[in-house]
Amino acid sequence: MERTLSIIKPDGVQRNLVGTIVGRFESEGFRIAGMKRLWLSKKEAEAFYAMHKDRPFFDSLTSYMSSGPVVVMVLEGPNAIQRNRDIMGDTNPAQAAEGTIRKEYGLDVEKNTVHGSDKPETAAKEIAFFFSELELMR
Ligand code: RTP
Ligand code: MG
Repeated sequence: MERTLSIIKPDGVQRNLVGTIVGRFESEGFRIAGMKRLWLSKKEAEAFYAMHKDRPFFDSLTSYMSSGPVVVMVLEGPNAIQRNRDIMGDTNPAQAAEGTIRKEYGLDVEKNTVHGSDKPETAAKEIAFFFSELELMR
C-alpha cells in the first residue's frame, strides 16, 4: 500500500471538475484517505513548491497556484505514486497521452489541472504539508 498527494489545481476547481476528477480516482481503485478544499497564499504556494525555487517558472507557478481554491487529497493504493502520474499524463497537456487527465482537461503546461507527488520522499513531505497524522488515521 502506498500514499501520494494529489491536488486539483485552480483551473480544475474553477471549471467545476472536482467531482469528475475525484470520480476518476475512485474508479481507478484509489481510496481517498484524506481530502480538503483550501486557498493557498502566495507564501504557502512558494513553500509547497520550494524544490522549484530556482526554475524560471517559479513566480508564475506560485502566483497561479494561489489564484483560487484547490482541492488536496491523499490517494492510497498499490503503487499509488506512479499510477497517479500515469493517470495524470505528461506535464504539458499537448504531449499527454490520450485518456489522461491532463490530455482531457489541461489548458497549458502551467494550468495542467492536477498535481501528483513524484517519488516516495516527496509524497511523504507533501502529505505532511497538508495533513496531520490524525486526519489520515482512518
Ligand atoms: P506537478 O509537480 O504539478 O505534479 O507536475 P510535474 O511533476 O509534471 O511537473 P514539475 O516539473 O514538477 O512542475 C511543477 C508544475 O510547474 C508548472 N510548470 N510550468 N512554464 C513551464 O514551463 C512549466 N513547467 C512546469 C506546471 O504547473 C507543473 O505541473
Ligand atoms: Mg512535480
